[in-house]
Amino acid sequence: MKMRPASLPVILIAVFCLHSIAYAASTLEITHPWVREAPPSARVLAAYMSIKNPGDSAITINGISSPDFESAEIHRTVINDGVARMLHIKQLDVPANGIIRLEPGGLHLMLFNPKRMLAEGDTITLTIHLGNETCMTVSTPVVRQDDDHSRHHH
Ligand SMILES: [Cu+2]
Repeated sequence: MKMRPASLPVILIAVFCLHSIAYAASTLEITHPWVREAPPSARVLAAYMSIKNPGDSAITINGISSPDFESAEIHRTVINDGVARMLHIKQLDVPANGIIRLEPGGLHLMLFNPKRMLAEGDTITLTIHLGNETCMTVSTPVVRQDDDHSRHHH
């Protein structure tokens, strides 16, 4: 794979992450993160999770990145006139004492161009960038899931 000029922004993001230690007070609780397993040729994968804000003030998510993918975006699936489209969400506000659920058919993370082969049992790292220039990392397992996923409901 060719070296890309994108390496500098990646370094800057890593520096921001160090700040998260100092700002641990305003943080989010991530539960049940998972990436849907895709065929080896897939260039785009989707990730889901629940994001809880246990604090008394809203927290803004400014973006997502992953060392395991070239890029990542927050998307929302909307249906207009029976046609599903995905909107790129630039910012996501998690309200005070609120929960936002990323799940199939709604909000999700879109992960572009995996840097390695990913299959069920693998784990990727997602980095969530918060509005206060801190970030948090989430270990996210790759999960195989049939279209009928009702048996996985809790
Ligand atoms: Cu999407």
